[in-house]
Amino acid sequence: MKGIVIKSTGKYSLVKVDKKVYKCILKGNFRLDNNLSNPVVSGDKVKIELDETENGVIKDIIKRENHFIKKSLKDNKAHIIGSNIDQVLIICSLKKPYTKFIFIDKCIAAAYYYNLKPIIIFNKVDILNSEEIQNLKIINNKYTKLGITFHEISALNEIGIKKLNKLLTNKKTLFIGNSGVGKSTIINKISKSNQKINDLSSKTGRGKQTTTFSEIFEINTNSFIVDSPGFKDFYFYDIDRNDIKYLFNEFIEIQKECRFSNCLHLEEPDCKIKDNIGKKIWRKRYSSYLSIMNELN
Ligand SMILES: Nc1nc2c(ncn2[C@@H]2O[C@H](COP(=O)(O)OP(=O)(O)OP(=O)(O)O)[C@@H](O)[C@H]2O)c(=O)[nH]1
Ligand SMILES: [Mg+2]
Ligand SMILES: [Zn+2]
Repeated sequence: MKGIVIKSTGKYSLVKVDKKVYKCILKGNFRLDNNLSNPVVSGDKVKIELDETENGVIKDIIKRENHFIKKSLKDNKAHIIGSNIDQVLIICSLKKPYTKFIFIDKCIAAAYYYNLKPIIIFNKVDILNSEEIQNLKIINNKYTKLGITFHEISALNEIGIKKLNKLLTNKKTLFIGNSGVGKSTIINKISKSNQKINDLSSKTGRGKQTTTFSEIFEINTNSFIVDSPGFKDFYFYDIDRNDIKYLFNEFIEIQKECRFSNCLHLEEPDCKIKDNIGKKIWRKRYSSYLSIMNELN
């Protein structure tokens, strides 16, 4: 039988075949892939076999159309967060917790690298004061100018949920973001699920990780969301340092005019990217670029 993995804990996976869900264990060579910290992930299409008690064994993983990967800090291996998806929703918050620009820019760059559409969602607009709302408007304008869909919502007060639903219709969407930004709360609002949410009890407002494994939720027959455990820092797994400059949309045209075609926009003379900082290039984006380049050094 063929099915789709809707949750995978490492010990077992839940595989949905038509309307039924089977608990399956892993068997086969793919289990031993040394570069992966998790061999099976939500979104994987798999072949399973059932025994007489309806317990299953995953025999094979059908080649993934795509995936979104980050480096696992536990073992430096590739950690797949989701597979066979259309787009990545980067959930952020200006407060409780504050999402750093570098985090957003890394998620965008990775989405482009894996050929997925990035969408930025700022949640929790209900707790912002007027100054913060203005500030968010500026951020919204900057990213919108980069051609990235940017949308502000409050899952709590149900602001912007209709438009969010539209963005998710007929798509398979991966939700990523820091712990506590409200990923599971949003999914509870727009699907019939009832997931555990973070109580943000700690003083920092960051709380601890509540969702621990990626899991798929259906909003309607053609629309699926993969919820993922929040992470604080995001490290690239297999992205080459020399390719980062192609993952920043606004660099693409301008960098053609740099004196050296292999210019990395660091210390090189006659660099048009550096010339344009604060002009065509938003200073914060260049800072994110520099941080990534330093990190990969
Ligand atoms: N004020 C406000 N609080 C919100 C909103 N959305 C979520 N929260 C709160 O934020 C906290 C964290 O929400 P979760 O949905 O658990 O966050 P998460 O992103 O799934 O966290 P992890 O599973 O740890 O990655 C909860 O206390 C929610 O009630 C919102 O729109 N406004
Ligand atoms: Mg969660
Ligand atoms: Zn340059």
